[in-house]
Amino acid sequence: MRTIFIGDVHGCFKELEFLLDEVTFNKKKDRLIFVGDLINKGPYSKKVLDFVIDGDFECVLGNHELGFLKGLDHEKYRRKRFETLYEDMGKKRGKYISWMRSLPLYIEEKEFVCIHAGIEPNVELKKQIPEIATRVRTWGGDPMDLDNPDNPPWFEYYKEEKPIIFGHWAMKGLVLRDNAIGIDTGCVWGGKLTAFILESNEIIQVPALKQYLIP
Ligand SMILES: [Mn+2]
Repeated sequence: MRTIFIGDVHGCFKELEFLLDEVTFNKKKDRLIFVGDLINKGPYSKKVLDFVIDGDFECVLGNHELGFLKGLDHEKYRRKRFETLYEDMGKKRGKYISWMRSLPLYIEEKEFVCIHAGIEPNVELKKQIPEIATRVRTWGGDPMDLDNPDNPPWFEYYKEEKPIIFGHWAMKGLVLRDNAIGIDTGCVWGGKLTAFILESNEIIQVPALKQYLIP
């Protein structure tokens, strides 16, 4: 059995299909885990959700799923980019929303931890909070300042052996450390969609079919 992690899909459904072909994904033999941010920015958010929900695959909460849910709950968090997906969901909206609400902040096993962005240093895993764990890139002690080039990446503080598999940092690209594997390689920005296979320590990638977003 293989454990296959997929980086931030952001609606890039075609690239996801190509990537699963490339890894010769076999539903009966492989465990498939998404690092979150299935939705927004790219063209086929609903198709990606259908694939993951109908296939009963695992996924951790990304900042985009969290933002979508916060927008439903509080008007002040509503963003234009969520409206298309909200409309696309149509009558089965309730199914998508309750699935999103059920997403765990992290998945932990003996062999790995999977979390969308990273962990707040010196805070145990079960005390991590969604606003940080789905957004942190760098850490300098201020939870409002999570992407500051003057501060070190969060994983510089992480000294345990158990590898953390994460996404969320397309600008950084692939991170391959002994205990931290970053697999957001910016597919939606015209980069690549990345899979990481835990048991064989393999990285498998497919290029984006186009640049869906321009910085
Ligand atoms: Mn993200």
